[in-house]
Amino acid sequence: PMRKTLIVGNWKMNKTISQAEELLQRLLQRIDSRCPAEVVVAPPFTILAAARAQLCDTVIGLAAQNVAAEDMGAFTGEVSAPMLIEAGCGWVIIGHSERRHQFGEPDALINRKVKNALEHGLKVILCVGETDAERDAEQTEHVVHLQLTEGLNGVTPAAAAHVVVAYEPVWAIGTGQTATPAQAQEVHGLIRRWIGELYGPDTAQAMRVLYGGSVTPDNSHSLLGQPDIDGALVGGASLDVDLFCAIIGSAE
Ligand code: G2H
Repeated sequence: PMRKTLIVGNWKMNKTISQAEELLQRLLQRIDSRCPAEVVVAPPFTILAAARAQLCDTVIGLAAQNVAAEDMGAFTGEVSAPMLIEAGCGWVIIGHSERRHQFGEPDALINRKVKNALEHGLKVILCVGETDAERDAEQTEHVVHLQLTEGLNGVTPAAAAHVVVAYEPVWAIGTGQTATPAQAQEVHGLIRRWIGELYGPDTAQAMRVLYGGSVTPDNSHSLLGQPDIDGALVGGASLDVDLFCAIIGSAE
């Protein structure tokens, strides 16, 4: 397949440094170059440097969960793309629904973050997804299309090669309520079509579109079996090595 499956563990606001070191040590015992999927973990900022020390020269990539839109200056509480690169990140998650809905991040800000991160050479995981109310109001297509096009506004075709999209229906996040494989595939197919409209068929075929929202070993195989689902953004289950490895194993 031309799109290698990508499994990303989004730890959210969990783990101390010592807990993270233990988890990563156990993960590294089970994930090596024979792994059928590309694996990335996204710990909290405070853990990045320690995680980098453990993960360098391994096949597991390192992501941050957020990034500022600016490089430096008077932005209390923010962390910039150059800082993430120095800490050893190759990736950053941008526009997670928890950032959008709990911290009020609008599409215009997310777009500035995406462009700045890409300019600095970070690979971007851009999250999109509709809420429960938006799905009920049949606004799913409209909302996801808007989040995608606004998020990628001004991103060149060359830079788009370093973008992964994650579709996370908000009603499925941490709720145990997963989209059915068919529901997810429908939106993934639309996302790939819209990427094609923005960047042409080659980019659309090459770009990975991940599914996120209560992914577990019980549903990962059928989700990853869908033609336009190229991986998973895993929250809760990524905190447990056995569950995370079982999800990774279902990529075969
Ligand atoms: C969705 C997902 C990871 P969970 O937010 O980004 O979390 O798998 O816990 O629903």
